[in-house]
Amino acid sequence: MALLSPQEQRIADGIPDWQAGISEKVQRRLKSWEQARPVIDIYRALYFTESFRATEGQPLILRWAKAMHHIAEKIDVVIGDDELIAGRGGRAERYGVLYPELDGDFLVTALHELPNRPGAPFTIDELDASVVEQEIAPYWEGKNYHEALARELPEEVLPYTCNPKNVLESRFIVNETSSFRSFTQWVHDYEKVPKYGLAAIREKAQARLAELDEFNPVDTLEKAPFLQAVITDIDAIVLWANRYSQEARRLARLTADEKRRQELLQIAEACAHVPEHPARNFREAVQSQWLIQMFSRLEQKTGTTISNGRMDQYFYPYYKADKEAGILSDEEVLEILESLWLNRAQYADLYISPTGGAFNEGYAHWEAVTVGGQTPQGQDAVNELTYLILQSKRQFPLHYPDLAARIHNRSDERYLYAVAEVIQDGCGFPKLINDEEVVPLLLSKGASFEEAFDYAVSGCSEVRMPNRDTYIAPCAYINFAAALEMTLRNGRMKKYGQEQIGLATGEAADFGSWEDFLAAYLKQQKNFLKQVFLQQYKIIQLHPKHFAWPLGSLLHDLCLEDCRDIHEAKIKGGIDLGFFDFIGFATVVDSLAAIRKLVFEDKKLSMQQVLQALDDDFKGHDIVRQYLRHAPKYGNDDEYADSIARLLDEECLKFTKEYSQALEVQLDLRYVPFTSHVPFGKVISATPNGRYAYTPLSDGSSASQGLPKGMTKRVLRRCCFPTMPPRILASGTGRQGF
Ligand code: 8X3
Repeated sequence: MALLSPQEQRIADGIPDWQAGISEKVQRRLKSWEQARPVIDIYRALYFTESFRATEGQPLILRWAKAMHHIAEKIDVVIGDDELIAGRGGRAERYGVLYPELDGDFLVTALHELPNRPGAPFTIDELDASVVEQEIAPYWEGKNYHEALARELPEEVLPYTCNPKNVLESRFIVNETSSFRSFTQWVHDYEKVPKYGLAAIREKAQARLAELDEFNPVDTLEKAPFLQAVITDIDAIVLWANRYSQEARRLARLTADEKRRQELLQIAEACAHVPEHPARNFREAVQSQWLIQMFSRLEQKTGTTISNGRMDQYFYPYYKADKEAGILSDEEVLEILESLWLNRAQYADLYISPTGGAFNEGYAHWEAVTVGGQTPQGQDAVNELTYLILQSKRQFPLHYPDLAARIHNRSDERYLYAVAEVIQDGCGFPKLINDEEVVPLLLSKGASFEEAFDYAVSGCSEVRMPNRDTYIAPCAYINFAAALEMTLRNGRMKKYGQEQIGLATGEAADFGSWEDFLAAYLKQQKNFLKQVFLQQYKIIQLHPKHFAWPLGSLLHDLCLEDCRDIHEAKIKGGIDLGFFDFIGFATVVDSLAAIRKLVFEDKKLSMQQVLQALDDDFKGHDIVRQYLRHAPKYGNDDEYADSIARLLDEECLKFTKEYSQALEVQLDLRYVPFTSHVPFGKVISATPNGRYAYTPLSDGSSASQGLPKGMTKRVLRRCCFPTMPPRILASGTGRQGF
């Protein structure tokens, strides 16, 4: 009988054991999700578009804020029967929203494709579909970002990015990601909203506006629209919150259930007060944070959904005060937290482009909640709320949203034990983030100790310093297995036939030595990096012309001070940290090691034999495949392969060190444990590590999957950044659908 993990057991049994711990409310909400496909809710897109039609010619940030105000005024406010924390972006129990300004050119095809998308289908109402086709999509034709980027990309870059004859078709070679999320993963400074209230920021903006010198063009043309946008955006959120308050009061009048009536009145009272004013208790602090979170989702398509920051830190003062006052129990806290997990999961991260969909399969998203770690002063930060968040995540049955536990060398045993217990359940959470690796990294980039100690996890494995990070343009996923294939096929890929996409580095059978072969691969690799940097250069220029984020900017100290939208290339005092991903690392390294060993050193196989076996996807070449599979493999304490890995890594770092300056951004090499290796594998034919054609590439920085028995000795998960030694950054991203 197979031995199942607790998580696998839950799935196999169909009767989750969480029912024992979780509240009835949450159980009922989850039940209603069963078999329910998420629905595409068009109203965010419709009202955004209506407003943009009416504000043409005005400064972008002001248009954005006005559009958000229009949305806040018009969008339905819905409070479900068992919801404790109000605020939705769609009407259905599970929904996704559209961002036509980003990738509106996909809208019409997506409407037909999404109901049948394998793994993550979405339903759309027929009438809504016709509104999209007739009212929303036509406005964005020629205006949306994806189309503009396709127009802007140099001719040379296009074939690596998409089919030059049809830009809607990705090539999965050098993938920019900015056209399926307008913003890379991000964390707001959530603390300041429940602490000071948005009214305090609005007052500051009003005072600054009054002081501007109208004769100064910077004041008049840049600062004034920014400050007006701040005020309008805050008014929008407050209006939206007040509408929730009224709705809760209306529902309270209708219910015969006294307990529910009280809950609705609590929601009504909270939404009338926060986020405009400082939170007066734990419940209001959570309500305030959630309204900001949800409104952010309506403003921008943030990659992997906007993260939640250090929740056990910024909610703790309210928790402590309420506990001391005897007005809050831990059971109530757990119920509120579970309700919040559900609110987050209710919004499905909808990608309408097939490329975005392929990189983000399922409905999962990574709006990481961070717990543990250290205070800005470097003391252990764990508190009682940390444990409650861990417990609520443990009881919560979905694989997402995402929890990250910061660990440092003085983390106490009780905390480590509690974290281990959650991991033991097998849901892939929390992921562990090591302060000893991250803090020095952030210091090396120019952060102060206080800022570095106060980092929050963002997205699947990144980190952010909410008031210091300023770089937001989504970066590139690079399929270096394609560079390998181009080395073997003289610049071509089997998937794309005779088209010469990469460099013509010569026929593989003609390479006389390992050095020649390696040099050819490195040329292809360097050429990919060149394409990435050309892409990013254009993206960095184009991005601020298409996107503004009033909310993200008003919550960022540096943007508010400088009166600049967070999308702008340079924010005074900011640290611009970007990245590009090496996808398929072990696949490439193992393939190079096999060729070096078997073809050039031991001469057990000829290059011709290898090429034929690859071309036939190993059919009839089992012995060749077995040789290849047993060649040295990366990530197993085998210096033969690991030295090749180091070389590829160093070559990438050399490149970014030399050319990052031209981008004015510190672009680091990243090996993210993410799902990109699956869609990227689908365009790569058989590889010399014995991998079959079109199957997944290796994952993140891990060793290749499924090595022959006895070959796996030790697996390192490694994340490399310039100037820093290898580090263990994160384990387990839990990327699964519901
Ligand atoms: C997950 C990966 O590319 O969105 O955080 O940063 S990415």
